[in-house]
Amino acid sequence: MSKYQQQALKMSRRRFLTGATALAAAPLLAGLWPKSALAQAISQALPQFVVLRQAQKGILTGAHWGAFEAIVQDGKMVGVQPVKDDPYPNELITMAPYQVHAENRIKYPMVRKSWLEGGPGSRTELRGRDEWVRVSWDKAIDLVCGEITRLQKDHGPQSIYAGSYGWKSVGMLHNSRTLLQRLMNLTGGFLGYAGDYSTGAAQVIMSHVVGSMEVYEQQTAWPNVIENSQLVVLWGCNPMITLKNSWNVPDHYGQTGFEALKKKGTRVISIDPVHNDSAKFVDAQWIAPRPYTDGAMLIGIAHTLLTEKLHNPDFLKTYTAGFDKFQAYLLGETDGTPKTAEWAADVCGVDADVLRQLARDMAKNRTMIMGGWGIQRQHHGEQQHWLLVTVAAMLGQIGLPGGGFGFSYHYSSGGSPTAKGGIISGISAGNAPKNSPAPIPVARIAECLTNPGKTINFNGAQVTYPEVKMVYVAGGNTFHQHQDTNNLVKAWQRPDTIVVNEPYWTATAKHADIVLPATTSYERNDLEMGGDYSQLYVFPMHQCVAPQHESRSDFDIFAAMAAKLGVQDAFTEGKDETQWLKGMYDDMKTQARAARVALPPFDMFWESNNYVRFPVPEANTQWVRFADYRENPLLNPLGTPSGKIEIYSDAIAKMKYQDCPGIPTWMPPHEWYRGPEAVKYPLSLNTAHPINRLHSQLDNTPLRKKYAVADREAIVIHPQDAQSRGIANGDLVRAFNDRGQILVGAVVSEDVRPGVVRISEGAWFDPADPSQPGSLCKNGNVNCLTFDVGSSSLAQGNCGQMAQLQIEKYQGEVLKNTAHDVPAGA
Ligand SMILES: Nc1nc2c(c(=O)[nH]1)N[C@H]1C(S)=C(S)[C@@H](COP(=O)(O)OP(=O)(O)OC[C@H]3O[C@@H](n4cnc5c(=O)[nH]c(N)nc54)[C@H](O)[C@@H]3O)O[C@H]1N2
Ligand SMILES: Nc1nc2c(c(=O)[nH]1)N[C@H]1C(S)=C(S)[C@@H](COP(=O)(O)OP(=O)(O)OC[C@H]3O[C@@H](n4cnc5c(=O)[nH]c(N)nc54)[C@H](O)[C@@H]3O)O[C@H]1N2
Ligand SMILES: [Mo]
Repeated sequence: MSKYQQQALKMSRRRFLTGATALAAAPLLAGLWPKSALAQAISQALPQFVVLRQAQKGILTGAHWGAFEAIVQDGKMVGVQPVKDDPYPNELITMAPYQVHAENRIKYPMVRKSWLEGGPGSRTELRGRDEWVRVSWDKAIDLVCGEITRLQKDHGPQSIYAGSYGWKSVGMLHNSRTLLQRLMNLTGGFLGYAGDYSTGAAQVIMSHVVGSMEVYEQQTAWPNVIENSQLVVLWGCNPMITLKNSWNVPDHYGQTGFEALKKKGTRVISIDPVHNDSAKFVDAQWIAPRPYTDGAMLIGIAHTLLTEKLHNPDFLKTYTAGFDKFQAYLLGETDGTPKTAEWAADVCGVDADVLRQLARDMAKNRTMIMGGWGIQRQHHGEQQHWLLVTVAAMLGQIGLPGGGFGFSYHYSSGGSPTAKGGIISGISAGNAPKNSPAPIPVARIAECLTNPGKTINFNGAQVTYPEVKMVYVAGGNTFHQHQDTNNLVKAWQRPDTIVVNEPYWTATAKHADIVLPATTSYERNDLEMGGDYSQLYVFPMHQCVAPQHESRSDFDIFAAMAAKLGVQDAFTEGKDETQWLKGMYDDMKTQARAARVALPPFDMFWESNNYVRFPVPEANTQWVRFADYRENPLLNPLGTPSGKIEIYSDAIAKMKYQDCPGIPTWMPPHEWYRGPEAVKYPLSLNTAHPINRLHSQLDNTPLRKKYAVADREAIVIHPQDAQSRGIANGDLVRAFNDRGQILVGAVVSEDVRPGVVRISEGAWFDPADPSQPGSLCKNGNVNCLTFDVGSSSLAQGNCGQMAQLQIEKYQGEVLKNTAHDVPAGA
């Protein structure tokens, strides 16, 4: 056994740090911090080193839902408390003890029986219903490494899909996806992905229109918005919910921004088929378009701005390219149809007068348009954000205080002013070997598995799907994230081997061949930034409890594979967990020193249970996005071919895509209320992100009691649609279309527009009969109903936010929800 393996084993067995901070380990587990008096003294000298001042002392750690202290008794996590300066503590943190001690933890390495007996590719139709066999870690590592070696030798790196999209847990070292790719890069390469599920369409179109992805850029700072915006338009945007969680540990600053808007009485309009929680929170005017018709609605508003001369021709001339072509389209010069407010009203179901008034109000006031992302997780989803930018450009307020548009106010607290200090950079995936294949668009995975050799368009290039023989998932939940689950079930039978590292028996784990039990982030030590955009905090993530059952961290799992495959030194760089964390901290500390922020040495930081809060320079609180461009467009051009905002993109026009022309255009989507499918399936689906989960994460916790109806995912139905079908509050409902059927619990409410039903994404897939693709999902996984088509040839983003469907009161036999059960034999 290698030195590292020994060390890794020792670490997991002894359940605490080795090396420099060994002394800290015992009090760490006991939840006592003997050095806190010293830390307090140091904190006074170093103001950025924040001492926790709480009545009960816990172990400081963090999650996508916030930083908190874990209360641990007798080796069990029994409670949590938020850190004091979290302005909006998130209830989701209270679920940490249930995450650790969940009944459906994967306890041991497990292998699907037919695979174990017959080898790769055996009885793949049994995935999801075969028996499971417990194996030792050594055996499991041997099996996986054997497959990697075989496939690299016989089929090359394109046969191993290790993109492994997903939200994993926070932590810059124990980043399961990066660690997987680090191993794969060291052993011959792998097939990866491009884009993401969050902003698949928007990030590609925005790079053509404003020269950056835009969706992940810092926004005009909140204090500036609060001071200057007179009108805020939430377009398909529900920040009070989506700000609860972020990619790093959230700073929850965004919610304070909306609170300030509310207090000031700033006018807010919410455009959403659902009367969402944010609209209610700020008392917004609610305008409810038909789902998936925002493109037409925006075009109608643009027409009003133009014909009522409410637009800003000077801004358009100086800062944008190609408005003349869009103007011709608006006026109907190209197709004979003027895109009047009446034309738009007919499509989107909002009165023409309301559209005209909206245009006038936006022109009259300093207006900030905050665009969410649900509107681009749609067929032709590229158009929505392109049109939001176009309308904002016509208003001419881009780059002015409190004006323009922002596409990240609802995500990870965009607009939380940027602090000055250092950044923790995580472990890297390393360099891809020269023969690594080109990535596939992330949301085309099922099509890729089913159609090796097929070529598709993608942002001006072509991608040919390789033949994938192995899928490795670490830190994602494919059976939740991907559209048309029943199609995925079939596609998932194609590869020879599927390996999943997971803490829980998710549907993805249940559909694998080899399942490796991963620790939760509370069972290992790590570091993470707080505030994705603000970079305000550095949080230690102290191990709270021992690894449960036989679980191992992804780092240890991949390090063991690296040892087996002969690349151990390159993988670990000879460092253990503590040494990695110290290295990351020291790099960050060096940056901080350059920014004149003094920090204590790592050991003291780590032992003290404190965290770092960086100072925010005054100027950053008034930062305005695109101000530099507005100030001097020649010196600060955008990253587009013209250097300007491209209302017409020559680059896109030259691609000659039917489904994404050179100007933003209304094109009816693949399914909608006017399509032929609407005869059979008259209701339009809305699949927003869940209030009390992060996607599928935490579906297996008691928080479920807050939202589950009749023990299923909820469906919000308008009273008219419910009554006409004899459905009452609390009833079990079957929601279905040609792709699938799910069992959901009725919430009858006027919070949805008639003709619209809402089912949040993230309920674990639980087919009543796993041998029959299309059988009833007993827990209500909404992706059984969505379709698996790319947004367009340009971005190939997913269309998770749309589908036509029908519902009926469920009359069948009572079915037990088994989504969170462990499979037989596990
Ligand atoms: N219909 C529809 N579908 C959607 C969406 C939608 O709006 N509508 N939204 C899409 C979007 S934006 C996204 S981002 C995706 C999200 O899709 P995912 O990112 O796949 O969703 P999560 O539920 O966060 O899955 C993360 C998984 O990682 C596991 N995990 C956590 N920590 C660790 C760890 O340390 N190690 C390992 N090995 N595993 C770990 C968790 O248990 C969980 O199963 O879903 C997409 N799907
Ligand atoms: N609590 C919580 N927070 C999260 C997440 C989570 O799972 N739970 N996930 C995180 C992730 S990965 C992401 S990508 C972001 C997602 O952020 P978003 O994509 O912005 O969130 P969604 O809830 O999908 O959609 C936002 C709003 O768009 C509306 N909408 C949907 N379709 C239409 C339409 O056709 N027209 C209009 N006008 N509005 C429409 C929905 O009703 C919803 O209120 O959230 C992040 N934050
Ligand atoms: Mo996302």
